[in-house]
Amino acid sequence: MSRIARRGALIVLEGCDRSGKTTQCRKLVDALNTDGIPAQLWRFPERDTAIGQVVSDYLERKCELDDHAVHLLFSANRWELVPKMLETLKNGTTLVIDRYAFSGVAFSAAKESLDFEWCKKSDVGLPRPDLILYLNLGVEAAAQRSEYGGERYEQKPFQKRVAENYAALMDDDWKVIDAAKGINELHDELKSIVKNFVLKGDVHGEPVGKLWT
Ligand code: T5A
Ligand code: NA
Repeated sequence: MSRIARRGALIVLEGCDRSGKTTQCRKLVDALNTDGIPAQLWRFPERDTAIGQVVSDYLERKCELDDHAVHLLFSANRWELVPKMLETLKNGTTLVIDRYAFSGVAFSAAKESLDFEWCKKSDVGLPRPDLILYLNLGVEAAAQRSEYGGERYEQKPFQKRVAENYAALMDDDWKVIDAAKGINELHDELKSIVKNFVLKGDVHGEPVGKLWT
């Protein structure tokens, strides 16, 4: 196999709403940069693009959209950033991404109108994450956290279906982490996993894979 120059790792954090992803992504990127490992924090939906703005309005209940249409907009919001994603990885920067295509499927397929396999199709071929960290937190515990219920999908029966869909998506690339612990304890655990993974360097000589192909 042809070797390519050292690239960054593509690392995704997933989990139900309020499981602590954004808090941990921020702390992870800070820790990696402090240790001299170039890393950037990305997120999906990326609400700052034109497509992301529509998605954000939908989540905040400022507009209504057909379920299929909004699913494809979430997906398009990832695809529009793929060239920049690949360029950043190629330049040796590790990406820590707050949600990705797995959220796309887990949330959309929790709607009765949308089929699980149909939901996967629009994300087939996206850059495949090298490591997926799943923050596992019970629906009841998540609902205790601040501001729960503000956005469209933050209701307990819906989140239970989301958790079942995540379980159906998991494979050997996933690490399930118990997220029902303090912010700093959880950070230490994630930092150790991610630093070991990045420093092991397995991904550096491998091209970025294609998701679900
Ligand atoms: N979505 C997303 C789709 O339907 N399709 C898609 O393709 C994608 C990508 C918005 C919604 O969009 C859906 C999924 C979502 O419903 P978002 O913008 O990522 O996605 O959602 P947010 O509302 O920003 O984030 P979450 O609700 O998922 O929360 P996080 O990021 O998991 O949690 P975080 O870190 O913000 O923490 C939540 C609260 O808990 C506290 C924090 O201080 C904060 O108050 N907290 C803790 N408390 C106790 N112990 C800990 N360990 C804690 N960690 C954090
Ligand atoms: Na978040």
